[in-house]
Amino acid sequence: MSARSTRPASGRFRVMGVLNVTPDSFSDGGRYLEPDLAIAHGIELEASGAAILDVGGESTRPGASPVGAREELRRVLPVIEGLVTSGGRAQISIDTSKTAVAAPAIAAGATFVNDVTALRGDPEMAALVASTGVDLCLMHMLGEPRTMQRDPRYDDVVDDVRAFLEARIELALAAGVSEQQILLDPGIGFGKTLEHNLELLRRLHELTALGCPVVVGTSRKAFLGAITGREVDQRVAATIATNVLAYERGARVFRVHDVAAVRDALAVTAATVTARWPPRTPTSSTT
Ligand code: HH2
Repeated sequence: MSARSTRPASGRFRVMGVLNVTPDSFSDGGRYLEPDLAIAHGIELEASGAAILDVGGESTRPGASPVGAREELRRVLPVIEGLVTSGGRAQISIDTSKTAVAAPAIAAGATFVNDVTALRGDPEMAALVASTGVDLCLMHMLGEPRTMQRDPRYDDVVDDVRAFLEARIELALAAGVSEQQILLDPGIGFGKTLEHNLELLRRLHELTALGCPVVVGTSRKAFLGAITGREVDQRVAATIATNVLAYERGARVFRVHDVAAVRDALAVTAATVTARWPPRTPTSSTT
């Protein structure tokens, strides 16, 4: 387990800032390919309230082509090294399913592996996570990015995702990963229709009931565009709505591009949900 734990105390939440070092990510692709720009953006995300920085070198948007480990590592490693050298306090997450990327990233200072394949992408990943003690996000995905949005089907999307995540927890535990290292993610947009995404958010408490912290990643995703008619960079309000709702249903880690706006919305939500009345120490307010 890393020093800066991903397990927020009851009611507390952590914002995970998205830092994609890719030419083709659906929202920020190509903007942070230069290591210096990516590092500066990471520092900015932390200053805006990100407790975790999720550094990724391979897009997983629908239709994306896979990237080789060498290229992925070439993209992310200088950024992780630069963030560590910059002396920030945010936990560094490596968004990869390859041990050839995760192992050097961990050696450079990453303490979180965000594996969108939930340990299916690389047979060595579970052992790496077990031996290093880093945090591990197990995410649900139906199929693989290139084809996952072609007519995805479930018996009951929430039951199916829950059963999948339970099986992946068992596999991780059997490989020596401890329960304290594990976080779960329904994988919003990964092999899901608009209705599947909404059903997962509406019934998210059925996943938080599994006992591991739940991560949600709705940020700027296509289903928000389908509802609002907005372009990718105009989906902040829609992103906030889903994150506030997910908080209320028990999620505690929020993977987003618009860190400051989501952090503020969640701070108010958390303060309201956990507020005592009357307050223990009187507070004054003019508004
Ligand atoms: N979504 C994306 C990537 N990684 N990881 C987790 N745990 N949960 C998510 O929902 C998730 C994720 C896709 O978003 P983004 O990184 O912005 O785009 P791209 O995959 O095109 O780089």
